[in-house]
Amino acid sequence: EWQAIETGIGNTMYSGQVTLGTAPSYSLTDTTRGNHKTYNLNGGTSGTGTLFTNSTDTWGNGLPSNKETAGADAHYGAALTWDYYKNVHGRSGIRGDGVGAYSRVHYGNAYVNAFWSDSCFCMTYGDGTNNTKPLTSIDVAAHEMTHGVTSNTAGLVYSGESGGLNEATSDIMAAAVEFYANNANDKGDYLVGEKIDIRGNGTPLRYMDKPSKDGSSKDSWYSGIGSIDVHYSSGPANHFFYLLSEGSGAKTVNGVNYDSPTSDGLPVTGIGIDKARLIWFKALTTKFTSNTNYAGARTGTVAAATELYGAGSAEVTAVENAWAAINVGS
Ligand code: ASN
Ligand code: ZN
Repeated sequence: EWQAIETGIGNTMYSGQVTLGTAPSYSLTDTTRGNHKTYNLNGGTSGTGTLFTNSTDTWGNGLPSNKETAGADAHYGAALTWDYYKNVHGRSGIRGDGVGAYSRVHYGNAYVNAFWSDSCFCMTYGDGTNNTKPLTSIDVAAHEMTHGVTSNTAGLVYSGESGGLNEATSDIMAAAVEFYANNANDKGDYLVGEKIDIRGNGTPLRYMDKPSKDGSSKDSWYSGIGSIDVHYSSGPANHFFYLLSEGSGAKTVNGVNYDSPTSDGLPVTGIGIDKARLIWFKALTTKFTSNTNYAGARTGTVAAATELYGAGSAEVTAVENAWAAINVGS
């Protein structure tokens, strides 16, 4: 079925004024990205609620009191994530079949979370504390959408070490999408949830350079890490990805200061996020399986880097050194 392509204007809360893929006349239906649609649950917790429609093609006003604002943020985050997977990894949509998922915003009342669901093939966002901090930033959208990608590829079981790797995959790809987007209001960083003020004190939810900065996540692997919450056992893999991308020690990227330690005390030289993201994605989609653990993630990423860059390459050495730096040896 033919549909006209429209380009709307979104006045988002976290990403400034952006263009949105919309359909006449008008709805938040992204006809160029698998017909991804964004719905307003309006406080509900089931079904789709109503598709966002409007008599003009301008959406939201940058404030959470305007119901369209969170819709604009979520629609934009889904578009960026779609473009990232398509243009960087050659993957068309979460299942790789060109079909868009959908987004639901304004879930429940003051709900402080967002989630992916395989059963609806959709992302859902709460409005945050006092309904004033919707969890619709670019990194949260990319994190949730990536749970769908993981579910449809490696299928990493959401508990134990594979659960930590599942969570880390979402944080890793969220960082990669943020860098890819290069939005002036939300530049790429190795922080998770730095825009949504989920802690109420302006600090991020998670840190990839030194995960323990959040007070709960682990910087390095240890036997028994599989029994902690998956959002904390993700720490070592997030740390691995930071080290592989940027290297150890102190560094400033896009105005954010990082200082990444290594558990073996040896320095790691980074290879840049553009290569690191390819290695992780190739491992996720061709090496990891549902029960992959940290040791298996090392084997899988070394194999992926070897296929991409060759045995004995600097990239393979960096992968090995970054795993050693979080206490995952050969
Ligand atoms: N926002 C959380 C996440 O995506 C929801 C959950 O705990 N699964 O990780
Ligand atoms: Zn998650």
